[in-house]
Amino acid sequence: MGLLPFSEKDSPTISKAGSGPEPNGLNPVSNASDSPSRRNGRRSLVVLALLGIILMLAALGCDSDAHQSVLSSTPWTLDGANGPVARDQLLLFNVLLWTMVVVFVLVEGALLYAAIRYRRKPGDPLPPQTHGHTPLEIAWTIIPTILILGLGIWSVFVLFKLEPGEAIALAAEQGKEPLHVEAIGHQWWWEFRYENALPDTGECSAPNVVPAGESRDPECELITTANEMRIPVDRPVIMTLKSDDVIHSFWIPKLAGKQDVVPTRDNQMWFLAEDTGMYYGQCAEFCGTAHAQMKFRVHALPEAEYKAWVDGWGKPVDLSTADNPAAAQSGQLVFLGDGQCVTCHTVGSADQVDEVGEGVQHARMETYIAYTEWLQKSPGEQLADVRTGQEPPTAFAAPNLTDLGARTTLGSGLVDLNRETLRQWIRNPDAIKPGNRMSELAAIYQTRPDHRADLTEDQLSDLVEYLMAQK
Ligand code: HEC
Ligand SMILES: [Cu+2]
Repeated sequence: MGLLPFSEKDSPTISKAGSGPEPNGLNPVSNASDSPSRRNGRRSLVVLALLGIILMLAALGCDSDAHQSVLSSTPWTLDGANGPVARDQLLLFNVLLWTMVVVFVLVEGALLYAAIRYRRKPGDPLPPQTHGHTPLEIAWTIIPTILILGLGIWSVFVLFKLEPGEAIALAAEQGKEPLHVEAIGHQWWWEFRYENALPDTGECSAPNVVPAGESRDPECELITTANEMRIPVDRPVIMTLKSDDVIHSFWIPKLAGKQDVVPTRDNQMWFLAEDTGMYYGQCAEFCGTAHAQMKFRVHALPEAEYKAWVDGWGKPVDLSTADNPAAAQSGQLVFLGDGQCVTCHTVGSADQVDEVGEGVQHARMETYIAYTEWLQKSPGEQLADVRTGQEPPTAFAAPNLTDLGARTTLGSGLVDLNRETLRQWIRNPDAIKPGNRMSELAAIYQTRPDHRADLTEDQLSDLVEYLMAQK
């Protein structure tokens, strides 16, 4: 008996299988040509065919022009992809897919044809027995080998082209430098930190946080933003992907395939947008409660418009020119004081905040720097620190709101940004994004029994005016 999973006795016996009409009606050895089982067989074939047609129609209904689809409306074209990365990937996908469709149809077709055409009929003698057919066997070994080797080698070449080195080479051809952006996955939103927002800047190694008493290096266009990335068209963008907590996955279907975002490990990918416009992104790895709501947007702008955004970013906003200056000014006080928003959020650079918030903001930034540095340690060192109680306090991360007024969405791409939605968000973020970390952790949501913000209607309106003025 030994290795066999079942004994001769237990095995399904051949004689039983052929002894009567099977429930599925596909019994090959029925005696009369119009027996009930044969009719059943025909009926199930019709049902199968209908099912197949319905499935195919359903598949045709898939909206291939959807924001988050990489496919084109005409399946074999590359219209759905933008830029060299997405195009290479889609071309590889298309060729793989259609080669496999052809192989599938040929092989399954031959199989079905043989099964139906040469099926056993009552009284048939034993057909001639073939033991090996050398030319045929050589053919069906060589053809798949060529196909698989060809597609395999090509896939590896496409993989090489996804390396950031390719982006550097491409940018050099255009006399440019690639744009370097860090994307940091947080439960459940994206942070974007630009290291060299404009190509002419030198090396900037400092993180985009400014220690107390120091100001932002004007040479370094360090920008921190959230959930909406602005990039210039035709400049390769190299993304460094980091995670603050669990594994996420960074995916902008129309620009590039997905790449995992793994804690304690930096992954890289690149893409280039050839057309201006908005591209939708999405976290593509289950990362907790609000995973499906962890979207983002990429705005590919004409060079000049992009430069204007970079130059303007973080410049102090003159609240006296806001739509409603008085409200915006009191809103700032709520933001820095009663609302405690500044304990988690940054508006402008640390050196630019109003005196009221400076202390808090600087303290938070210092914790944040300490924490960021601590994250660079090896897992072993981190564990040792945890054991001896030396790990830095976890600085709570939250979207940088510096350019909020210029964004189009709220809650990491969930709803359109306008005064109404912003007010709703501040009053009760859970109504828009269940499970978000803001209402879970901010003190103002813990005091009222209904977990809404402990702010007056006026304070809410003022906050809205203040935040909408940040652009
Ligand atoms: C405990 C830290 C914390 C405090 C305090 C806090 N927030 Fe937040 N806030 C967050 C987090 C985390 C998010 C991201 C939530 C998400 O999208 O999942 C967020 C998101 C936001 C957003 C949406 C940003 C975007 O790009 O989608 C706005 C606007 C905002 N907060 C405003 C405020 C205001 C106004 C206050 C003060 C009344 C405040 N927050 C207090 C942590 C905080
Ligand atoms: Cu995620």
